[in-house]
Amino acid sequence: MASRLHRIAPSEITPPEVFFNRRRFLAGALVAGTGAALGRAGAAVVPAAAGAPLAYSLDSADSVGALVHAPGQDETPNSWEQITHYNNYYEFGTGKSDPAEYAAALQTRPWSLTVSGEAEVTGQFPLEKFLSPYALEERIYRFRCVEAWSMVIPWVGFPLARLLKQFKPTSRAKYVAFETLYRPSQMPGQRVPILQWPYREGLRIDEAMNRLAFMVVGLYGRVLPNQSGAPLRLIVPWKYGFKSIKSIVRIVFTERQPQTTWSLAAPNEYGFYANVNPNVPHPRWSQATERRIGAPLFHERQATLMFNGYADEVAYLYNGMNLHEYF
Ligand SMILES: Nc1nc2c(c(=O)[nH]1)N[C@H]1C(S)=C(S)[C@@H](COP(=O)(O)O)O[C@H]1N2
Ligand SMILES: [Mo]
Repeated sequence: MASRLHRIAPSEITPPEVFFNRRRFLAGALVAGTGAALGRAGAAVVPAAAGAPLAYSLDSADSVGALVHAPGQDETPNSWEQITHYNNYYEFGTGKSDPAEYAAALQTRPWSLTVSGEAEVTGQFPLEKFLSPYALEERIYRFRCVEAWSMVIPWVGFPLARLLKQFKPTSRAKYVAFETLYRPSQMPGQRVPILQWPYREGLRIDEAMNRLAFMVVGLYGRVLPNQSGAPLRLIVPWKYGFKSIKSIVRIVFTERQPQTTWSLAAPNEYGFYANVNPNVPHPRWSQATERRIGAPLFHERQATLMFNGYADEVAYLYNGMNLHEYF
């Protein structure tokens, strides 16, 4: 049974306007990526301004929407205001309100994705090529930052696996790496060496193919605002937030584990795996509990769950691994 969140979210936030060609996904033409060949001129998806309505499938959302439920957790989604004004996006500054203040100047169109490495299909592609074949769906996921705060967020997007399969990764592709745009003229944080730019992240290929790994283009049924990682960002809900890289321009399939920004910056504080784990403290603070943004003061802190509550879906990926060693 989908939680009450599902009764709230679609009815209240589905906008009447149709952004994608709704008939296409209602007809099931987009299911399982059939016919989603690269290079085909799909129905043009004219990207709209941040906050403009997006159409998305409510049916496919229900199956995964139920996954958000974890007994004892408050699963009320955070507000648009909270989700878009309390951000980490160091390209726009290190303060939580810097992204909301400075990211609007980022130009997200035209946007292209460059794909390289261990895959049969490589090259540079306009973002629209990947958006047009997909039915978008809503996923209400818990989000847990390594800094021990959390939210519940209704994203709109499509499974990462559906995107990656189009490039036909070879058997040597053991990992997939992602890079954020490097454009200091519009990203003031990149003019300062706070991190090694561009921001880089990565996943093991089987993690990337898990059905929870999600490519996000929207929020609350609307086009993703820049501070949230427009026009395309990753969400890996069972990992700490820094894995969920924003404004992606490059995907590289690799044989070796790729270097990632935060583990380059502080390898003993931010590992490659970064699975949410209440039993492994950060060297400078406990990860046993988290502060839910916007919760009443008395209820602010709550227990952090193993794999952020998604163990049933993802624990198999780490069988036999020492999760204290591979943090
Ligand atoms: N390119 C880029 N991606 C990024 C970050 C960043 O600074 N730059 N911050 C990460 C961190 S630490 C977190 S917690 C999340 C925050 O996502 P949100 O602002 O949408 O909540 O984005 C992640 N992705
Ligand atoms: Mo974070």
